Order: sequence, then C-alpha cells, then structure tokens
Amino acid sequence: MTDRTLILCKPDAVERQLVGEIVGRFEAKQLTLVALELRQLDTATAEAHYGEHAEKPFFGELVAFITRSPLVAMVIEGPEAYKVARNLIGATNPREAAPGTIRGDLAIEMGENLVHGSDSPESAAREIELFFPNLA
Ligand code: D4T
Repeated sequence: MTDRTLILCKPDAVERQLVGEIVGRFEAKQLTLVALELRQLDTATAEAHYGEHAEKPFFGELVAFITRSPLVAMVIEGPEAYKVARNLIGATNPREAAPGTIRGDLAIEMGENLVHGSDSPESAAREIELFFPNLA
C-alpha cells in the first residue's frame, strides 16, 4: 500500500544548507517526491500546523522559529510513508535521536531539529491539505 506524508525541512535546515542532504535521505530510502516548495510560512499557517501545541509553554517560540525564514515543504510517497519517514527523522530531542537518523546525525538542539514529519495517516492528510490544497 502506498501512502503520502508531509515533510518540512525547517528554517534551520535551509539556513544550514542541509536541504539536499535531508531530501537525499528520503530519496535514498525510495520514498518518492510528489510535491516540493520553498516558502516562508505566515503566522496563521504556522499556528494551524502546530495547533495541537497551542497550550504548551514553547508554542510561541515554535511559531517564531518556523516562520523566521523560508522552509522547504514537501510531500513524499511510499509504503507506510509517515512511519518510514519518522524513523529516518529520529527522536524529537536530537540529543536522544539515534545515530543514522537525520536529527541524530545533524542536530543538537530541540528547538532547531531540522525536520518535521507527520505523525499519523490522519495528521498526514490534514497537513498535506494545509500545505498543498491543490495536490490531487
Ligand atoms: P515536529 O512536529 O516538529 O516534527 O516534531 P515532533 O513531531 O518530533 O515533536 P512534537 O510534535 O512533540 O514537537 C513539535 C516541535 O516542538 C519542539 N519542542 C517540542 C520544543 O521546542 N520543546 C519541547 O519540549 C517539545 C516536546 C520541537 C518540535
């Protein structure tokens, strides 16, 4: 079964010139790109994307971070895409992320953890609609 999931190469990834490295890891795993765009998020979209964290103490920082400079949003496709992508991304806290994962290899701060991947098929559907409403 083939599924789609949303990936964000966050502003720190673009700033650190790691987008090619990150996209390459998904491609090497044989996940297929179906949409990709460099864009700067507005606050409303960032708040919608991170709505589940609205009550958390780090929400303001999270929205400021994700909107501070352009990010690369993409949709990738493959069997159990969200799960495979989350495994490649690694734990939320980069200091606990396993070596070999994107965060384990390339990040060290929780607030600058390079990449987002949808955490369920339902989240993937919601986030793909938010970022790429015209995707067939
Ligand atoms: P995202 O959503 O960015 O892919 O990250 P995760 O799915 O791995 O983790 P998350 O939704 O729990 O957290 C979202 C985002 O908030 C930052 N964060 C998280 C933070 O700054 N402090 C915290 O205590 C937590 C839990 C990091 C990722």
